[in-house]
Amino acid sequence: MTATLDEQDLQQGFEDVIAADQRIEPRDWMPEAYRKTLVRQIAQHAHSEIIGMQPEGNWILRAPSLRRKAILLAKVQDEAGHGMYLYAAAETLGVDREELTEKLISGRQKYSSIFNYPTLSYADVGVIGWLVDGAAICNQVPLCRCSYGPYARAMIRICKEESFHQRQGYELLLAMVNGTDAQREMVQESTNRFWWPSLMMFGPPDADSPNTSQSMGWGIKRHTNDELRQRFVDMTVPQAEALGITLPDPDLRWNAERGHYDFSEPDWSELKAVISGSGPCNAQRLAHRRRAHEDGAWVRDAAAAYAAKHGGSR
Ligand code: FAQ
Repeated sequence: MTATLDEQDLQQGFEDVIAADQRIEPRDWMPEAYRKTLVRQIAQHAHSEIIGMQPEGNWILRAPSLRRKAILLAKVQDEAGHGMYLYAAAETLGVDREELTEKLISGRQKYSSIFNYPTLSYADVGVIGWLVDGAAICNQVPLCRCSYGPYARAMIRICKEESFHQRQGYELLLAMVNGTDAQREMVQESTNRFWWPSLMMFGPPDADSPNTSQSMGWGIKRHTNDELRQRFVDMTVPQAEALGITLPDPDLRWNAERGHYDFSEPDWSELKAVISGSGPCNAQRLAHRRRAHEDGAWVRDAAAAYAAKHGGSR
């Protein structure tokens, strides 16, 4: 775009790109509200990947075999990688990673509610892979078509890895449900705890989602929260049946007329409480992240000193 275009032409150019379903790139003009929405969503997404390392990280030292430990270690490392791609995508919008980290550890930016629940048994590793990565895939595959180029491109690789994660979770659960009665009970108990929080990952119901309509208008989101939640339920019920696991919703049943499963409303007051800081592990997750950031100060200082000495920038 040339500097001679006035604001109205710039706005029109932006709208034409969105209407043609093409991509906005970092150097293109964009409305400030579009930029802010992307920073909010991408930062929250990046923070979720980083905080999301904690619940499963809890089991790395206690995995039951070397094979299971290697798999879990690799999975948790992948989540760190996703956080890095996403912070890099956010930086193309003119924000600094340090500033985003500061906002996370001071509680001024959100991360996904799901990571504020504890991991109480080893079955949680499998159930997180199956349900949490499963929900993440449903939500994130459409983001590969997001109107903002760097976010859409980051999502392509992330989704490939997330679907691998989902399969590793399911493979672990298949091994457990084919094991002892105690192992089957562990899988059922874990599923009972994670089912409702997984449904809440998609966000509030459409009627209470202040951002959906504008984000869809801009081609950031491609589906509403409720549409994706339904897609997840439809995908997951047959998987639960194959595992021989019961999903903890007595009203879950196929509705032939709609061509979808009917299911109960999650407890939205619980989502509100968890998002606003009162979930079972919010304080612990943030304290751990804060401590890790402080412990890493010497690495950042060393990198900055090295860059200054060699005349580069950090
Ligand atoms: N948790 O108007 P909406 C993963 C907030 S990554 C916390 O509907 P929007 C990988 C929302 O930000 C999981 N906050 O908002 C993994 C907004 O806040 P604000 C993360 C939530 O943005 C797996 C307010 O409520 N994925 O799992 C939640 O249009 C295993 C109103 O809501 C992403 O971030 C929630 N569940 O839709 C890692 C995907 N729901 O700032 C390790 C990208 C809503 O206006 C292990 N993000 N809020 O006050 C998105 O698709 C969207 O941001 C939504 C929310 C769908 C999450």
